[in-house]
Amino acid sequence: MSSQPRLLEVRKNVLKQNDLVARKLRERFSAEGTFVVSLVSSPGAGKTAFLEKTLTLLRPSCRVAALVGDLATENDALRLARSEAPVKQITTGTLCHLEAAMVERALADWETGPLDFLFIENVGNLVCPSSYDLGESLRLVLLSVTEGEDKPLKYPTIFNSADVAIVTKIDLAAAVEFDEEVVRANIQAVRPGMRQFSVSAKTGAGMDEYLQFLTGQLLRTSVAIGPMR
Ligand SMILES: Nc1nc2c(ncn2[C@@H]2O[C@H](COP(=O)(O)OP(=O)(O)OP(=O)(O)O)[C@@H](O)[C@H]2O)c(=O)[nH]1
Ligand SMILES: [Mg+2]
Repeated sequence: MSSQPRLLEVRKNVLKQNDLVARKLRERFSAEGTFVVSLVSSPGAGKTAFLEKTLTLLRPSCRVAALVGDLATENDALRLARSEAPVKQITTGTLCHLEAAMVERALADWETGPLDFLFIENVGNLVCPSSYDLGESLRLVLLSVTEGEDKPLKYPTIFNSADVAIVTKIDLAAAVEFDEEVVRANIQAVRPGMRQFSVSAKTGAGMDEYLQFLTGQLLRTSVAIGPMR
């Protein structure tokens, strides 16, 4: 007898368990008035650079913190900590994605005080993270200009599981002959109506428009759940 059905069963149970923890986290974040944003992308697409810039620009006006997942090293946490926001690294060992229970554990012994935004940088991978809800309110999928315009078509699941697409490293667009209209069409083909921003963490281009959108999300949620602190 093939072991496939049992494997599928185990996988279904893991995902179900993850969804239960994620739901609990989402309720907690909502009660605490924390807007949680996760970032997914292929390795090296620029999540940490973009997040460091985001934390630095938001910190004067918002209470922000970040969790960051990698298989190994504290490198990204050290980079993000340059923003002076509270940052915590989660190392997953051999796992190619974060799970809700890892976020729950990381939060358990972490005293950040009340937060407006909690950012979660997932492990760099365009496949595995798509199946795991982390209790976030907004999932950003990043795609750098050096990866090629066809990635939304090749990895539709991750684009379908995300809310907003961020094209990164646009300072390099001309050098790699990146065609923004083609990537826009590909994103829309996979996920019609998906919001898209183009940014460079290096030059800061496009960051204002994206941050305006992000803080707008916080205001919208605050109106829905009560007055802003
Ligand atoms: N030119 C340019 N380089 C960038 C930009 N953003 C990131 N990089 C570079 O791209 C490389 C990868 O960036 P990271 O921020 O480490 O990417 P990441 O997605 O966090 O990588 P992993 O966490 O390993 O998946 C680094 O050498 C960055 O300096 C950008 O806007 N412009
Ligand atoms: Mg990183």
